[in-house]
Amino acid sequence: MKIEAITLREIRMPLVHFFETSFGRTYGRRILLVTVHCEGVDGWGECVAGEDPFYSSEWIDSSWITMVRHLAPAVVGRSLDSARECPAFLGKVRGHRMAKAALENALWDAEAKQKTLPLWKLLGGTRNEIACGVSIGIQDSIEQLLEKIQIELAAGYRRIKVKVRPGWDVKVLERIRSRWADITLSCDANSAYTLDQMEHLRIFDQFNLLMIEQPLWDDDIYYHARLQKDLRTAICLDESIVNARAAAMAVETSACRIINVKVGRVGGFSEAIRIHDICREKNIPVWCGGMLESGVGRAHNIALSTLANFSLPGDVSASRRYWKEDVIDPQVEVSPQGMIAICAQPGTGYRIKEDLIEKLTVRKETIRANT
Ligand code: OSB
Ligand code: MG
Repeated sequence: MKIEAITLREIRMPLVHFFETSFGRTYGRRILLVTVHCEGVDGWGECVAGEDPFYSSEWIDSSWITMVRHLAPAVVGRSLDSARECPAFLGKVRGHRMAKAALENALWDAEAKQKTLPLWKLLGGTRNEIACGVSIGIQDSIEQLLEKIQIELAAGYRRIKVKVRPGWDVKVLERIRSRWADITLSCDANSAYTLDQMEHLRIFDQFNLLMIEQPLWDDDIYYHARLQKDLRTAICLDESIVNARAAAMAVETSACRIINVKVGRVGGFSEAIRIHDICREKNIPVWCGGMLESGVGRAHNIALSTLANFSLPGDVSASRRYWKEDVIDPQVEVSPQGMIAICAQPGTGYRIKEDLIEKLTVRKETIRANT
């Protein structure tokens, strides 16, 4: 698999409904897509970095320049037998995991196509369908949130996750539980609390939550371990799990009982598989997180979710929840049972709508081998 050239594009896509977390509200996405051109086969990857450095220090413009100056030049012109060889060439660059993941995952996509294998099989997946949950952002009113939950439950989703922050938490959870006593419910704080709020966080134990996601600082493991000792509710770590070592540390220190795996956050499929394997060994269930991806990243999340220890419903849901028209064909659909069916076709099983992507593109740059 010779990497002859790498194309970066930025596409702009308005969300069908705004998405609000403890760090802010998004109305539309700026998405960096990476295409690797390998001897007649194109592989696609999505950089999940946001529009601003709020979820993580990476954001689209830092990913773009890092890709152009450092990551693409480190692999372009090389011949790889497998995408698994990619991380070693990028290792000199510290951090920038979302940019690295976009490139590595594009190579996995190319490798799967070149070997005419389904990507999920190449990754080591075992399922032919995956269970889906939804992540519902902070709304303008609790009534609006309840209405959204009602719609998602009717659509068949198997787990509802709501975003929380100080001022939008206990009252909201109370209202949800008084209407739906038995649904599988979790919440995600995106680091909105500190250890001083331990007494407040203990109130969450009343709501029979599947988990509370990332209550404390994004770069912390130690204080989450302190908090987990005093909470009945399972902590799930998202932001803190930046690589397999962080996952091992979190598991060994009992900082969480569940881990959210985002392939972009951890630097690519190779590292995501490593985290999956560590957690399986230690009986820590994992699930696949989402970053409001276009179809390119969504298809990759679906493939990853077929690995055996992805045993809880993820944040991977239907295209129509985000986009009027997604950039893949077919769109991602979820069954009335809340499942996505996995197909046996080579690659991701979804065709990239290149014409639509071209129309959505606002900047484009190609890096070629010097030879
Ligand atoms: O914390 O999981 C998160 C979206 C953007 C940034 C962080 C998060 C999220 C989500 C949305 O929860 C998941 C999705 O529907 O893609
Ligand atoms: Mg999260």
